[in-house]
Amino acid sequence: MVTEQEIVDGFVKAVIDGDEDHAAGWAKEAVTANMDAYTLVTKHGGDAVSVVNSKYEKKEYFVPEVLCSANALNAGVAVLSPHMKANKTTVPAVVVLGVCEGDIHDIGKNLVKIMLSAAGFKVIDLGRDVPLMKFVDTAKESKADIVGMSALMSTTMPGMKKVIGFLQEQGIRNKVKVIVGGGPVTKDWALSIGADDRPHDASVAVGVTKDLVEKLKKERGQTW
Ligand code: B1M
Repeated sequence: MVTEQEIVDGFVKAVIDGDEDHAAGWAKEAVTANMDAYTLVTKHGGDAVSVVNSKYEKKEYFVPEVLCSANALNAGVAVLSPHMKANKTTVPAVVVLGVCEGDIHDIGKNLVKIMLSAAGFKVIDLGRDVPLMKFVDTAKESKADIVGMSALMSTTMPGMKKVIGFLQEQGIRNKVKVIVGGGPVTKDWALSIGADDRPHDASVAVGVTKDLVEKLKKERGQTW
């Protein structure tokens, strides 16, 4: 019988090697063994990503290898996402979510989407490399409660500040709460640009979103 440690090791190796088939295979083994899907992706998948990143920084890996690893992690996420659990919300809300313009790193954003959807929020996923005004237009059209932005690069983080500025210009900043996240995004920076919070990972994003939605509903009395 395969042990949990063998499953973890197999999954981590498959991500590092950029082996989609094995990543999906080990993910299926994890489901059969009733392991925690979220931990496998974020903790162990995260460990694998750190190895990949360090290989990239040491010039042992280049962009194509990193992309294969990202695809392998995504293959595991595809198998595991239906098994990720989050406490259900009692206050339904609409979340507009995307990765800022210029940035195609979407693995973290996809995890946030999975967890918020599992918690019962309606998530409008704008995808990656999202034109900044699209966040604002979609928030208006959908009467969103939360605008969530992800960025993985120092060059794309300033887009978050621009979106908050656009929300102000359009007169709807007080109608939505804004959360931001991604590797380089710190809480201090998030607050300095006028965001409401910066959940540090996808599972924390669920609790933060619940709290902000409750606060928002109280502030605005339920309607847009
Ligand atoms: Co690129 N990349 N990459 N990359 N890549 C980084 C980000 C980098 C730090 C690597 C490095 O130099 N060490 C660096 C950025 C440097 C910087 O700006 N300071 C970098 C670079 C430079 C680049 C290119 C420019 C490389 C090139 O072409 N020369 C290029 C840029 C392309 C572009 O975006 N325009 C590029 C391309 C790529 C790939 C396509 C090969 C691939 C992305 C594939 C994909 O995402 N579909 C890739 C990858 C995989 C990485 C690393 C190795 C891993 C990123 C990742 O997926 N992490 C990354 C190094 C690193 O981060 N250590 C790197 C796992 C993911 C689960 O974590 O997204 O942080 P993360 O999400 C977390 C939390 O942050 C949080 O929840 C998640 C966990 O639960 N979170 C949120 C995220 N979003 C949130 C939103 C929230 C709340 C929480 O609320 C809304």
